[in-house]
Amino acid sequence: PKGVLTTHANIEAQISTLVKAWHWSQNDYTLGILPLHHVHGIINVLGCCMWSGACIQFIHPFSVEEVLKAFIQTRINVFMAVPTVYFKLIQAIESFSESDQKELKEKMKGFRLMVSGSAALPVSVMEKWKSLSGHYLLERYGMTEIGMALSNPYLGERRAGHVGFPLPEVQIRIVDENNKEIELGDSGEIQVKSPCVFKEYWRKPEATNKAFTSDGWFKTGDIATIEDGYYKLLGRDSVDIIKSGGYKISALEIEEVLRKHPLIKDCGVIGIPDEEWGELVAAGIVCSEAIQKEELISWLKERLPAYKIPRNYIQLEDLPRNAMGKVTKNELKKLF
Ligand code: MCA
Repeated sequence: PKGVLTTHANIEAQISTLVKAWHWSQNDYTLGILPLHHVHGIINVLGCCMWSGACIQFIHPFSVEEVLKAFIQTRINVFMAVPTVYFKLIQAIESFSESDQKELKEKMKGFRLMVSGSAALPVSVMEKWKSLSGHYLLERYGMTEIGMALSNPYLGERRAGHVGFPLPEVQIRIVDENNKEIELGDSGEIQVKSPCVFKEYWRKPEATNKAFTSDGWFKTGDIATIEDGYYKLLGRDSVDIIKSGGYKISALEIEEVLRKHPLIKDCGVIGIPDEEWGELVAAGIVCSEAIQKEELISWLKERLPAYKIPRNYIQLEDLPRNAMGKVTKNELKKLF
């Protein structure tokens, strides 16, 4: 989705940090269900697994039934996924008979690690998963540019709604808009320095320059605070980034495509809260004549991958705007 250039040294650091922190060994067996064009699938799962000489079984395309079959039939003991996947697994397990649920729970209790990441894990999902599997999901925080930076402990209390502490060799600071470290209890932007941090954006020297402070800290754009030593993410500093199904999606990119539709004069794309997907992509559109939702979706399907296609639409006379004429996305959200 973006050209993030990592060196071999970066990749080695990203993998070896996690292997150490999460106790990977050659006895491990995991499932490859996540896309390999993202850090989660390729570094955290495949990379760590191969580094340790462990075993990976790929399931492609992703299927809840195949995953649960592997849970029962293989010697799997490590599982990593995005919150949407845990949500889908919970829905399936809850439809099982009591005895099948019990058998699965016994099997899952034998896993040594279950991780959730790439998007905020709703506390309700964490609690349901605990009751169905016996596991507190290990939640952590990372980005394509930095690999993993924060992780709940492998041993010790995993706190719901929190992403733990800095991983070994990762320096983290939380700063205000002037890059000054904040007082404990306040919130600010997470900035990172570590051997895991990428080299540059591919052929974008200006973007690279903007992404770092003058003293070399990478600016994540994510806002956090610290509670009892545990980092807690509060969101991003942009309404234009939507998290859906574990994907980080640019609202602006979708708007650009929508505006190419012959009947769409203007539009605003936002994320609305959704239990299954985290956020659901939605669009307010201003049209020269009414458009059928189904027609619009099939037009978009030729231009965007499924996960970027808005699921909810409202047709408006005009988008909500501030005095400067800029679309006020928080007002647009309220209309949904
Ligand atoms: C798909 N559908 C959606 C969405 N995506 N609906 C609403 N919102 C969405 N985001 C619809 C499809 O159109 C389709 O509907 C139906 O759901 C099934 O689609 P399909 O693509 O088959 O979905 P799936 O196979 O069930 O996939 C769900 C998934 C997948 C496994 C959760 O989205 C996924 O792999 N997500 C993980 C992405 C990831 O790895 N992110 C990490 C990046 P219909 O049937 O009506 O057409 S972040 C990262 O790497 C950082 C560094 C980190 O920290 O981890």
